[in-house]
Amino acid sequence: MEEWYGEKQTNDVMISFKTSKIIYSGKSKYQDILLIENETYGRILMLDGTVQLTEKDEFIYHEILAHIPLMSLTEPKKVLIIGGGDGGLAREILKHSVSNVDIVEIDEEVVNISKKFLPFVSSSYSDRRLRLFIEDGAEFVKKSKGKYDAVLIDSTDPVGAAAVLFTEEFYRNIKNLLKKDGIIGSQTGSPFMYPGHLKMAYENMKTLFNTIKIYTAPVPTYPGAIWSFTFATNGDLKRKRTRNFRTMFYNEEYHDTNINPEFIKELVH
Ligand code: AG3
Repeated sequence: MEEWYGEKQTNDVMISFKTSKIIYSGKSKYQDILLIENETYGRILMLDGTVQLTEKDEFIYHEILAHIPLMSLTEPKKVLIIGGGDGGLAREILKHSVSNVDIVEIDEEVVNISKKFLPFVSSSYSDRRLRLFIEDGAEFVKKSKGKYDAVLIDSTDPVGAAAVLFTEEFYRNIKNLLKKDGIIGSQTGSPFMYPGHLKMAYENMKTLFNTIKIYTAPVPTYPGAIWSFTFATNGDLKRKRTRNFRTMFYNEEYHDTNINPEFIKELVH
């Protein structure tokens, strides 16, 4: 008997993966967690039925979310991640000569399962520069006194509990944690499938920062395949450096020439 699991992206569209093995299936305090194995995409992590990462294409998402903001800073030292409990975004950030990366993840189970079954992302947890806080990100940014060069949001879609991570209040609290010229960056969803998510994030960030920019990258297993990332700052978002580390997707030319497609320009004009 063939077994298929996947994500219902809309009422009438679904992506599914033939499953050679269910590695983990359970329910945490916050969500359903499913980890499966697929021949083409490798290990696939799903939360509440939505694809979070696959072994084969996670590098695209994590590299863009990390390197666009960090390469726009001369010497980033302290970085805060909201969400991102799997460790993939931290892995990319730790390629820079940062002194300290803080992860604030609400769901400890995501961390545990990633550590156990997804070493390709969670290997970052063995780096001594990384600190983990199991806490609600929206609460953390209200009370934290830290000062960061960059705050990056690796959230789930803004439905249910994660919706606060797309609000103006949340971005305002993050602004208070940024050093002068610090950068906020967030995954802002599928511009193609869920344009409202991107529009909401963009408009809420725009009121708080002088410079704002959307980048896109293809993530084959996410809804609509094109994914958006929004970055904002009171400094600028020009690339300041070239890499002294390896990547598989990000490069300087991609950074410098990432032009938004017309339908995104129209969405947020
Ligand atoms: N963060 C989730 C991206 C949103 C995916 N949405 C979807 N499939 N509907 C990715 C976590 C990886 N660190």
